[in-house]
Amino acid sequence: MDEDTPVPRRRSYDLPLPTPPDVLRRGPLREGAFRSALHEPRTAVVIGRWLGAALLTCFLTGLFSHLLQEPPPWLRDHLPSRPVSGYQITQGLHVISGIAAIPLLGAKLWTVYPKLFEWPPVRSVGHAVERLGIAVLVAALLLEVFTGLLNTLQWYPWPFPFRQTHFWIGWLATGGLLLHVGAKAPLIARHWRRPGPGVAQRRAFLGAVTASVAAVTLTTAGQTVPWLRGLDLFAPRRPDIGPQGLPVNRTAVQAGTTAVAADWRLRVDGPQPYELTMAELLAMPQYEAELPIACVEGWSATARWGGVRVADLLARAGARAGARVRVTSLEAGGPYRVTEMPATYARDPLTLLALRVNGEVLHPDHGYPARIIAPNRPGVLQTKWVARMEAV
Ligand SMILES: Nc1nc2c(c(=O)[nH]1)N[C@H]1C(S)=C(S)[C@@H](COP(=O)(O)O)O[C@H]1N2
Ligand SMILES: [Mo]
Repeated sequence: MDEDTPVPRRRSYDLPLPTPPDVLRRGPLREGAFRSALHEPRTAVVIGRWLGAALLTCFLTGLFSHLLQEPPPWLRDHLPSRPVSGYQITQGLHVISGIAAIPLLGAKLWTVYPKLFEWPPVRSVGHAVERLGIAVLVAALLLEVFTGLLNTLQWYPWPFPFRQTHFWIGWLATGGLLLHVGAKAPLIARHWRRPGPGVAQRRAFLGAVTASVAAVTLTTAGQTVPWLRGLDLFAPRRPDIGPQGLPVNRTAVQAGTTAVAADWRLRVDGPQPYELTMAELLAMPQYEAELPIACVEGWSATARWGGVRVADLLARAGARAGARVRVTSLEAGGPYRVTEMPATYARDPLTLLALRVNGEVLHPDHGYPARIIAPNRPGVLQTKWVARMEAV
């Protein structure tokens, strides 16, 4: 790649550093230690474009997911409850692009890894800073795809909280990526369009990379794309397998909600608080809505939900139209025992306190006696086993 390294312009901050003695140039540091013709910029740029597109998709959809889950107060009341399957699509894309990024990242790193052993290791202070930036970028990207992939398997073999870590490393990786693209802009521009004679194996290599991306995508995307369901070999979930034809993340046994007391009542708090038995809930106007559960882990499944409108329950408590609602589950603990729903969702006619799914009373794993189901919302916020709703 050396012919493509622009002659470094010497700036005042870019102090040259002494070259270490040549006796240290051994193993991979030797001249010509890497013989494949594919360690060259055009290949790196082509794969870099695909990887960049995947990472950008991943970052934007991830940001959207984060904002829905933890909206800052100024945004809270402007989050849209439509399109109904918005989150299903964006989070499906998030996991699809994240999985596709894994072989792309592997191919990109393989293409450029001889650079790790370039000689001299650092030419100047500026060069050292650039290399440090790449180290941070690569570490952040590897950690990001690794934590993301393990999250889709609900496996958390680390002591830190997943979501916050994944969010902040996402920013670190994106910032690092922008700096990297900025620093390499002249090189990228030179190789953006196919230059004169090609490298013999490049076509085969890019073909193999494409095949890998297609393979991992086609065998996992069925967890959210219905027409790929038959190929869903490696995704942790099949959206049609589970009680009542729907998957379950947290079961009633795990949540300790298998035995719902016979005198269960829904409590609704607001200016005029009240309680309702199941019979009273069923006596209210019942509505149906066809809505997906779209889990942050990338699977989604659509079902026909039936129950009472959240808006009706809030109105009955005398809540004002712009009220948010805090929902508390019967669950004893767990991070999703209490969730908060902004006003846009609470007043949406499709947002239900569901009592039935696909025509049957909710299975305990799907939230019996009652659960929240709202359009365009992350699955984690579709609270199951509801005990109490509170207008705030
Ligand atoms: N109370 C409570 N509700 C919950 C959860 C939970 O852990 N506790 N998990 C959520 C998650 S992560 C998802 S994806 C959906 C799954 O709903 P399902 O099990 O009916 O498919 O429920 C949500 N509701
Ligand atoms: Mo979920």
